[in-house]
Amino acid sequence: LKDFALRPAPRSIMFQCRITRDKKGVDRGLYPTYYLHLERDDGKREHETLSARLQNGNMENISVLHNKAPSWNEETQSYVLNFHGRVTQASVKNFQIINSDDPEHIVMQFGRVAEDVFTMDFSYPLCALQAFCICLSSFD
Ligand code: I3P
Repeated sequence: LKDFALRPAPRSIMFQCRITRDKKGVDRGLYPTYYLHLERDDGKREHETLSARLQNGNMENISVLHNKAPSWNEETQSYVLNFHGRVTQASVKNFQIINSDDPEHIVMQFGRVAEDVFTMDFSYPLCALQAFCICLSSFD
């Protein structure tokens, strides 16, 4: 709520609000109290679902993230990803996530370092919960 009150409105959104006045207010009615209410968003456009927005190409404020494709390594005769030491064991679970706008920039990565230990590195625009959920989807 504090975030909503203090953050600039996103570029594409008009928030519809209502201010109500309670004349009884404080100090035995000397000063009215004013309340700010966010109106229920029954509008047409914020209700477009994510998948509808993808379909309609309405990609404003949406980041599309992908698995980085591994490259073929002649030496090991296998597909590899470079985790720069953060992942130390081969696993079907290991992955790196990129944004197609900048395929060399790793947005997040996950992989095995021991039987029951995995590293998870994440950055903008992901939050820890999203990154954790994505990692969980890589387990059987
Ligand atoms: C799993 C499969 C995975 C392996 C996983 C196995 O067996 O071999 O490749 O993960 O190990 O359980 P199954 O195909 O029978 O489901 P790694 O690639 O990470 O070794 P785990 O149980 O230790 O996660």
